[in-house]
Amino acid sequence: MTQIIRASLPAVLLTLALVANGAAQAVDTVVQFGPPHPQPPPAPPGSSLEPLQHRLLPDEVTIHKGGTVLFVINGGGHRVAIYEVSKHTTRADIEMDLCQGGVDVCNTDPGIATQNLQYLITDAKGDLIIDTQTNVEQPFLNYLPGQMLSAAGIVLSGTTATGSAGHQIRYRFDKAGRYLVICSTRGHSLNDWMFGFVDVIGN
Ligand SMILES: [Cu+2]
Repeated sequence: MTQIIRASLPAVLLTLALVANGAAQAVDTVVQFGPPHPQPPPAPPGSSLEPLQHRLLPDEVTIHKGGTVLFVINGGGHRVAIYEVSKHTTRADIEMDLCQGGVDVCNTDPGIATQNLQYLITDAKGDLIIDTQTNVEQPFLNYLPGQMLSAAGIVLSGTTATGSAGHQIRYRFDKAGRYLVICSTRGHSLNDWMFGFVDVIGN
């Protein structure tokens, strides 16, 4: 029966239906994963310029339950992971569990290799969100408990300063709460604090 109905529908009606669906689509909230154009100067590994490259803009967004965030990847070497955290978790709560001392300490690789150490990232309630282990055990952050999304294992291609296109990841948040979005590339998150938050509101 279905096939008969489909066959009898004029093509023009199908086209109109597709257009209507497209017009009804909600717009993504966009987060730049790595700074968009104009991008900061190139930052070779170990350079004090690296933290400038390793930012989410904005680093905090609020959406309604069921909404989507489109992560636009900019620059090189990124991986994306998402974890739920307790609702009062602040940026400082996460930062205090990462490399301390700024670029003078955290960006002098390979001498200190701070990104290779183990870090225990906890939220405002003290719950363990990510056990990074060492770089030998986890070459990139891929701690599984509580993980909602991982593009780990794949180094994403970002837009470049010369205008090349990059990867984009769309994620739909179906549950209210507060979410940590972090770069799984150890040097980016552990040394340069490349992370942000998505707040999802609604019942
Ligand atoms: Cu990154």
